[in-house]
Amino acid sequence: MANPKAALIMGSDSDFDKVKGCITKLKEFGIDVEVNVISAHRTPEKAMEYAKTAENKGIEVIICAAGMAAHLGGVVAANTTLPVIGIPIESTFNGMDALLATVQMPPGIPVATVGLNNGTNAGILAAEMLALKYDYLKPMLKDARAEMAAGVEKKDAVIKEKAAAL
Ligand code: RP5
Repeated sequence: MANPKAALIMGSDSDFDKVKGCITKLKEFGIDVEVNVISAHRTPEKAMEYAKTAENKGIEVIICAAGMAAHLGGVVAANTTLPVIGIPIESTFNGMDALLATVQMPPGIPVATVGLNNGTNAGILAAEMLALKYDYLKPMLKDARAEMAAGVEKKDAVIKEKAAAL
């Protein structure tokens, strides 16, 4: 079976540094990712066309990162029935503008919105969706959780030592 395939669209190249974690996470899970700069406002026809043709290109989930009046996730979701994950990017208004524009979709057109700049969670959520089809992802996701829990246990032990020494 071919690798799972995701698309990551950012509204501007200025978003790149904030979504690197998403690309890294997808690659860690062996998910192929097509990375694009497409703007809902500056290249609206391209945004619509990309969303309409993504499924036929084998893309299985689309992640959209945008700041300010962040309509990218909504425009893409309106033009495909593939699952769309939105990453609101913090630029103006401490990111509240992008957060609300991404999450507050009208009933019927969902955008699964992660936290501000949280490309990592977008990558993990995409992997969880794809795990419904690609069995190899299931143990990887469980291992990642176990590793995280072990990290918290280590931190717990360190903090207990620090607290005892006060
Ligand atoms: C949004 O406007 C982009 O996603 C970016 O977060 C923001 C600013 O874009 P630039 O002016 O930096 O290109 O559409």
